[in-house]
Amino acid sequence: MSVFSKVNFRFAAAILAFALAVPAAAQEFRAADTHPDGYPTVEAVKYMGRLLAERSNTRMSIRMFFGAQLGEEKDTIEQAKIGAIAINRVNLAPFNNIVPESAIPALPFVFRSTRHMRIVMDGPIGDEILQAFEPHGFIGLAYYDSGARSFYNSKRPINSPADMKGLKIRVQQSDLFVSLVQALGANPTPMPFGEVYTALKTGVIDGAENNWPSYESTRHFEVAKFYSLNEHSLSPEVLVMSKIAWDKLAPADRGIVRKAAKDSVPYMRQLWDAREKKSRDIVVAGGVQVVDNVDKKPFQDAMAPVYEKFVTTPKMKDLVRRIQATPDK
Ligand code: BDP
Repeated sequence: MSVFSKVNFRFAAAILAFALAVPAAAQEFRAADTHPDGYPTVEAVKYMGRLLAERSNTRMSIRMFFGAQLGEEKDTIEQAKIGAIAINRVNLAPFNNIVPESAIPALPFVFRSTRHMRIVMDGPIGDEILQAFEPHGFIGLAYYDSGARSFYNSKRPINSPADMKGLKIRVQQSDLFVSLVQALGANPTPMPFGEVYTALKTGVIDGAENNWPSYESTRHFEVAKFYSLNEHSLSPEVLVMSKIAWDKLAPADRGIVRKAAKDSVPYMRQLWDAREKKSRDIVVAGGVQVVDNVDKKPFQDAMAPVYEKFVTTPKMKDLVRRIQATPDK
């Protein structure tokens, strides 16, 4: 062996030893959320980041971009798909057109209560739906609560589907929600979350639908003062990781990420329960007319065409049947 190749060999061996001794480079995951700082979903993802840092000896951490800094939910989903965003917290609705199974927990009146929703989504059915994200380029990590979605508008109190007739209602960018609003005789307008306030204020739309904290944090309650608690959907939030980012992780790190995400759920729920109450107080003090004795039956009865259209495959039918058969105690 010549002197020259001996030097080369030693050099390569030294590099190899160095690579083995130095821990893998630190990873900072970019995370997106449409909600402002302080909102329960944002705080929960930050908490997950703290768990990640603790449990990986600061090798992994999360940088949170809240307040739609990285775009509206449809855009952040596209960015996560190509790996430009590592972690994305969105509602299930904007995934409905991409991952068919994600429509199941968003279906109108599929859950009997928040408790029922939590039991189902924490169990094997929830996990099965999380797994359905993978072939589409996302790793489903966890669900967060999103309360109940109900209609609000600037025109009149809604007591029955008949009162919805002709109203222009903003929905999330999901064909399921378009069809839900159509089934009630109103005109659905899919629109990004960030455009709703102006659209309400200028009369481009008459109303929208959401839970107490979103109705409050967006100040929609100032421009659409009739809120009717018909609670048509308990569609949860979902936390996903880009499959591109996931595939780069060592198996042990994937375990840490999955566990940190799951462990942020009880923390989120605690914040959520407190925020729901606080938001309700703010909204009521703001002069909103709340209709809280809505008879849900006629709303429920109008939903048959929605189920017919979206619960199509035997797998989906089975999921619905199993959800309904899950006891809520
Ligand atoms: C909120 C969800 C958020 C959605 C928003 C919407 O937390 O993820 O973007 O509704 O209506 O409740 O678009």
